[in-house]
Amino acid sequence: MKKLKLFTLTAVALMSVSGVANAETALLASDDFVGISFWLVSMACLAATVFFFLERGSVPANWRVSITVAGLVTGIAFINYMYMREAWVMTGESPTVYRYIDWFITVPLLMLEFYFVLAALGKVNSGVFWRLLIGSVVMLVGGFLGELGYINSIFGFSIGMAGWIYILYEIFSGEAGKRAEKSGNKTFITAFGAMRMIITVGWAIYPLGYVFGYLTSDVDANALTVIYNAADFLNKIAFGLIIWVAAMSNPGRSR
Ligand SMILES: *C/C=C(C)/C=C/C=C(C)/C=C/C1=C(C)CCCC1(C)C
Repeated sequence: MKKLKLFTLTAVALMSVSGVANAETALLASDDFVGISFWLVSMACLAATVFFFLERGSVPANWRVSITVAGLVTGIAFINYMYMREAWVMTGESPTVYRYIDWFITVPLLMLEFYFVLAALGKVNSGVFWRLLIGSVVMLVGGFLGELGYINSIFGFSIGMAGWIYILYEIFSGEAGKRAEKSGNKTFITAFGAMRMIITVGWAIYPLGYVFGYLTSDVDANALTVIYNAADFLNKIAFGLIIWVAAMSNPGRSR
């Protein structure tokens, strides 16, 4: 019963938000593949959000924060995608500023998932939390300033890369990486490895997009938009599902 109520509330809230974004909708053309990719990711994010919020009650108590955060990420992305889709249909362009607004909230949250899943296993140093947060913010600020022309685009790219490399160090060789290996739980170690692969391979798509879009200019902007949309699908939705699988295997302390 409680679940049903939560489901209805979530659905109504998300629907009314999308209604606002929808108010002056131009119609989606059936050969507009960029527009279609915006739509697909929007709907998938909506479904994922409802799923994570409903599942929150099914995972062990110490895993609930991780699942809530997964739902927040896809919920924020859903709303943002409704606006991006709208902007695309009206102007035929995909404004960089929308992407960064989404990134500034969802990327630190995704990064902090490493801290939350480790915390579900037991005690973890709060330094891990701060290092992941600061690394992801440095990465985004560098990219933002460089892409929007506030600083030299190569300089901005370098700052962004430094932030990303720092994060990778932390989750592979730093305290977070070591803590995960010590857990001794097979499902957890596999899930943690998959999360790391997403941060390495899935996230590499964005700096590559930056290089092709800004530092050289021989890539089709529309192709790049579709690639970004597909990357978001993997990096937001699949990432959350991996955490959900880990949570269902119920490793860690029992309360
Ligand atoms: C859901 C959205 C996600 C996971 C976005 C991730 C974005 C990045 C990993 C961006 C990385 C960048 C660099 C590593 C260097 C240059 C600038 C950025 C911001 C494109």
